Amino acid sequence: LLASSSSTVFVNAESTFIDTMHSDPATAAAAAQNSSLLWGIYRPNLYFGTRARLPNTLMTGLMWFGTQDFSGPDHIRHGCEERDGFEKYGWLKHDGRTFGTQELKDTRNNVELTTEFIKVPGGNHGGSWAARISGKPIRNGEPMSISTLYYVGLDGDGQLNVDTASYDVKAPIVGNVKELGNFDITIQQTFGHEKSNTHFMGATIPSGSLWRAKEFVKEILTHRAQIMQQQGATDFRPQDLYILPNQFFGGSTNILLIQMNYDSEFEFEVMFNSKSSPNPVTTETISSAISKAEDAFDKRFEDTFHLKQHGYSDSMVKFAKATMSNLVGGIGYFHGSSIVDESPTYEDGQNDHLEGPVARRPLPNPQMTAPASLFTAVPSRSFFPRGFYWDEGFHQTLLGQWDNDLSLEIIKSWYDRQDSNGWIQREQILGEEARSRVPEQFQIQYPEHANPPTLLYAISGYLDRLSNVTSTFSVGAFGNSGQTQFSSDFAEGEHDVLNGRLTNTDLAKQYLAELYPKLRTNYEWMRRTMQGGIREYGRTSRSRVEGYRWRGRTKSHTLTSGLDDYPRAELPSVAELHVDLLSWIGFMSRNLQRIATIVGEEDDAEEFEDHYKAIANNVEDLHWNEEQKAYCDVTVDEMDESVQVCHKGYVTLFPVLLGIVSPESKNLDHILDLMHDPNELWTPYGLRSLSASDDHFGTGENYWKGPIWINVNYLALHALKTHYVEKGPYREKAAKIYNELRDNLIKNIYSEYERTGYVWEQYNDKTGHGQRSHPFTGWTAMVVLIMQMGRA
Ligand code: 6A9
Repeated sequence: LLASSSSTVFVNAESTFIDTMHSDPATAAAAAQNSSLLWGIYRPNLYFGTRARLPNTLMTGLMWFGTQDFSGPDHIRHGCEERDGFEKYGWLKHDGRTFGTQELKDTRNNVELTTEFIKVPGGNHGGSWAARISGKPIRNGEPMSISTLYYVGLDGDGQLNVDTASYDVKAPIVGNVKELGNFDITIQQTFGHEKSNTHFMGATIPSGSLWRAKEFVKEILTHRAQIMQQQGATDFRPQDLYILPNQFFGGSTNILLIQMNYDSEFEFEVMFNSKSSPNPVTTETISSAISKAEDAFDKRFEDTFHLKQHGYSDSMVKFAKATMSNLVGGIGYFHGSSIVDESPTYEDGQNDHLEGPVARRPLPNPQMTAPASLFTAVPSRSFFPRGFYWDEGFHQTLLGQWDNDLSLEIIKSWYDRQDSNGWIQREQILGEEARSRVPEQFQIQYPEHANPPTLLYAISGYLDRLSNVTSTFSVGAFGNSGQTQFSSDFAEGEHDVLNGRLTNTDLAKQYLAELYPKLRTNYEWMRRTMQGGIREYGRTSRSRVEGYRWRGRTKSHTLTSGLDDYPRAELPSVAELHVDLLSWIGFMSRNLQRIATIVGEEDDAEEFEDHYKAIANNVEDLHWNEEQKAYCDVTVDEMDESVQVCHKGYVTLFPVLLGIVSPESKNLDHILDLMHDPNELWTPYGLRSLSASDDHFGTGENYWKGPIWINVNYLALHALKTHYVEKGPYREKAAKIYNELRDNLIKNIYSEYERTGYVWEQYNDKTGHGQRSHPFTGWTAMVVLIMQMGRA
C-alpha cells in the first residue's frame, strides 16, 4: 500500500457505481428503530464529525483552512472554537436520529459552509449514512479560497482497506469493524471547479490518537511545504504548497484523508454504506432522502411544540428550530478514563483561610479510573463540549418532549455512570480529548461532590407525559397538587409528542423499575453525604435531620450547587445549611415517592413521603427569615449562635422554584414581590441571579451575581405555571408575573439571537445582551419550552 499517485480520485455524481435505492427509507426506519442510534454526529465538539456510539471505533471528521495566504495550517477549522470568530454556526434542523442540516459562516475565510447528514436505516449495523458538505462565498465578489479535508479513521480493532489500484473508480475505502460489519466509504466531489486539485493520504497513527487528527494534518502540511521550499520552490501559491502527498504510509492504514481545494462554490459528499443493508445511499438518493427528512422534521416540530399554531412568526419558529436542533446536534458519545481523588477528607469546624475548602485532603491521591462511556448532550459545543450533571437534566427536559426514547437512553447512560455508593461525577471529563479542554486544577472529581439532581426533573417530565396518556401513572400523595395541574403544561395535542416506545405502560414500568434502585441509592447518597449538622436541635426527631450542606465549598465558590460564585455565608463552616440543597432533596423525595408508587415499592413510597413532609416543614422552620422575607441559608456566628445568611436571589427562591411552598402561604406572596421588584430580581430580560440590592451584586467575577440564567428562569416559570397560577390567594399575582416574565425572556433571547447570531450562556441584566460562552444551546435552549408553555 505505498505510493499511489492519482489526480482523479473522485468519481462524479453521474458515474456513481451503486444501484439506486431499493426501498423507502421511512418504511425501513420503523423496523430499524433499535439501531437508529448507532451512528450519529456524536462528536459535537467538532464543526462536523460522525462516529459510531461505541468505544474505540470508526470516526470521521471535517477540517478546512483558508488558502488566501500562508497562515492556513495555523488556523485549521476542526473543533468548535470561539477564537475562529465565526459570525454564526449551528444546526438549523436536527432530528437526533436520521437527519441534520447545519450552517457555518467562517467570516475570516469568506466561506459559508453547509453540512448535511442523512441516515438510511436497514441491515444489522445501524444502517448507512451520508454527509454532504457544500460551500460558497459569504460576500459575493470577494475571493474565497479554501482547502477542505475529510478524514476517516479507525480508533481500535478492525480493518480499513484502501484499494489503491482501483482508488479512482470505486469506493476507495472498504472496511470491517466487528460491531459495524462490512462497509465501504466513498468521498467524492459533486460540484465545483478545481476538480483535479484533489489530494489524499493514508497513514498509520497510534491507537487512541485519532482525536489529534488536526495536529497530525498540520504537521504533514507544514512539513511538506518546508521540503518543497527546500527544493527551491518559490512561486507556489498556498493551495499548491499545503497539500497532502498522495501517498500511503505505514503498514495498515487507520486514517485516510481526502483534501480538495476550492476557489468558488462547491459540494462534496461522503457516503458510508453498510453492507448488511439492502438500502444503499447514493448520490441520487441523498437529495430526496434529505428533503423528505426535512419535511418530516418541520411537521414533527409543529406537532410537538405548536409554535405556528400559537401565532409565532416564521422567523421565530426558525429560531426555535435552530435552537433545539443545536442542542440535539450537541449530543455526543464520550469514552475514556477520568480522574478521581478518593483520599480521606477532614472537615474542620470553620475555615477562616481565605480560599481553602472547609474539607481538607491531607493526602491527595488523584487516580485514573477505568474507561467508561457516556451518551449525553453538552452545554456548549465550543466551550464545554462534555457532560455536566445538572445541565443534563435541563437538556433532557426539552429533549424528552422531542424524542422521548432518545432522552431516556441518555438518562440511563448517566445513571450507568453512578458508582456503588450512589455518586455520579458532576463533570464528565472522559478520555484525553475531553481532558485536553480542561485546565488541570479542574480535572479531578471528588466523591463527595454533588450537583443538583436535575435528571430527576427530566424524569418527572417523563412521568407527566405518561400520566397524560394513562391514568396508571397518575399516582402519588402529591399527585393532586402536582401532576394534575402539571398536565396543564401538556395541553391538547400533546399526545402527538408521545412518540416513544417507552410510553407504552408496561415498557415504561419496566424502564422505571430498572432505574429505581439506582435512583434510590443516589438519593440515599445525597442525604448521607450532604447531611448538615443541625447542632442546636440534636437529632432526635425526623424533621430535625432534614438540613443539608453542599460539600466542596470554598469561601468564594460553591461549584457543587451549580451556582458557582453566588454569595453564601462569609466563611465556610460545617454548621452551614443551604436552602437550595434542602429544596432539591425535597424535590427528590417527592419524585421518588411518585416513582416508588409506580414500581410497586409502597413502603419506600411512604418513607419518601415522610421525608418530604419533614423537609417542607424545615424549609419554613430553619430557612424562612421573617425580617428579610426570604428563604435564607443558615450558619453559626462567632458566638456559636445559629444565624441566617440572606443574599436575595436565585438561592432564596428555591423553595418556590421547586414547588415546596404552598400556594396558600403568605411567604409565597413575599417571594412573588421579590421576583417582581426591579430593585431586587426583576429586569425586562428575565430574573437576575442576585438582587440589585445585595452588597455582592455585580462584584468579582460576576458569574452568578446578577446575570440572567435561563435554566433558573425556566424553573420559575414552570413552578408558577404548575403550582401557583391557578390556586391560592396569590394566583393573580403569580399569573401576571408568569406572563410578563415569559414574554420578557422570549423577546430578549430571540432578539439577541437575531442581533448576534447566537444563543448565549447568560444575559446581561442591564442591557439584555448575551454574554460568555456561545453558542450555548444547553439549557438556554429551554426557550423553546418557554415558547411552548403558553400564557397563564
Ligand atoms: C472550566 C474552562 C477552555 C458553569 O454549563 C456547565 C457549567 C454549569 O453546570 C455551572 O452551573 N458552567 C456553571 O456555573 C460551565 C463550567 C465550565 C467549567 C470548566 C474550564 C475551559 O476553558
